Amino acid sequence: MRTQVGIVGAGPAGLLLSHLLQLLGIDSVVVERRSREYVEKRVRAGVLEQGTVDLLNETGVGERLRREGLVHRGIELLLDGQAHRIPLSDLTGGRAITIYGQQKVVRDLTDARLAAGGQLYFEADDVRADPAAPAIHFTVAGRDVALDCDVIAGCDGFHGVCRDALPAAQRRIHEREYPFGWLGILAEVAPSTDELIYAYHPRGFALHSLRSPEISRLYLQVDPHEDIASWPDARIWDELQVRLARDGWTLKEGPILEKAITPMRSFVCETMRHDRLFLAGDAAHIVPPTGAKGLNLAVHDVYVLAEALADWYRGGRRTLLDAYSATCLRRVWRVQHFSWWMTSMLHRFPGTDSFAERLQRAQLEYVASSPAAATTLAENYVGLPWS
Ligand code: RFL
Ligand code: PHB
Repeated sequence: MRTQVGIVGAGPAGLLLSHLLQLLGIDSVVVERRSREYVEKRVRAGVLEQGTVDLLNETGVGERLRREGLVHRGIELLLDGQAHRIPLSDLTGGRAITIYGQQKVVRDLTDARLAAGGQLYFEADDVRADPAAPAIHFTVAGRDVALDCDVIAGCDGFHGVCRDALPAAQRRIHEREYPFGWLGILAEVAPSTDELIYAYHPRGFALHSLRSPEISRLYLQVDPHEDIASWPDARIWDELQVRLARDGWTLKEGPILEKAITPMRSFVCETMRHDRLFLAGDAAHIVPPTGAKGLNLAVHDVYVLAEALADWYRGGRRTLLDAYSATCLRRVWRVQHFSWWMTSMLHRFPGTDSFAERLQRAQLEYVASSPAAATTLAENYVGLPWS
């Protein structure tokens, strides 16, 4: 089998890349390890930057997003039971975020690819990227397949195989693990808030988000090694009630549909490209979710890659392809800093001393009271303009 761009992974990065390439007249094949049902059910991100929304709309996959996406123009920071609103849109010339579940993005893109006759192989086993050929080898329905291609796009997430296919000498890893994780729940209850609430609390961080007028999404900072079995539903709600408490407001409870604990880390693989293998999205970088940036960064990577590939195929120019890693990494590091900063400001660090805690509070009070500091948060949160 042969294609122009062989894509490993049918997450947001791989599917969107395939979609963008099709619009640019470039052929691609997507190879995914999991089933379509599994990929479409995976509960993850919920916050889309303005630039992400604009791209999905401009490329014809925004129909449901426009109907069901919830535009938010502010978020709240909760400190000592007092809410401080960060008016995102007022501080950024009208930009906003949109709440729209990652599963919906994945489903919209999958539908669009299949409707356009796109080739997607789900449930592929033993997937291997051979950058020298270049080719992708895999097994599907008991059949061995060799997919020859001009370039390979490694969009296979943090636990994928493509990053390891970069020569070890070219791979520089920058990493930070945090001494906590997030316990996330999806609950069948109307959100108790119109805007997202990021809560700083002596017992740990909490976040109230949502998915729809009927479904709430909430997170608790927990020990990363904690067993989810030690968090029965009642304990989760009790802890959320304590950390999100404020006068004159109640947190509504409901049946928990899904719960999971995710560790938190920052990770960057430099370079993101060797020869004809290009990494994009979580395969190349991970951010802690406090800044709501991972999916948005993946979208930026594949946009840059699609444009660079088009310039190469159409005009025979390699300039943009050669600049791919550096172009992406500039945004990756800005976003890494923002995500680390939000995480450091809002979480309780085990074993921390009173000095560090006072610094944290001083920073939060500054962001809550100074328009300049709040603007720094707001412009990063809605997404800095794409270069
Ligand atoms: P994905 O989504 O992990 O997709 C990779 C795909 O590759 C497949 N795969 C393979 N396929 C073939 N062969 C192999 N050997 C393979 N190995 C893996 C996988 O099955 C999968 O289908 O990576 P991608 O496309 O780069 O997308 C990245 C995003 O998923 C991720 O950054 C976000 O979910 C992060 N994130 C958030 N991002 C935001 O922008 N806004 C948010 O509000 C937000 N909240 C979150 C988040 C991530 C979270 N968790 C669970 C990590 C909240 C949470 C709790
Ligand atoms: C979510 O709704 O899943 C969400 C919102 C904000 C974050 C992270 C996740 O910072």
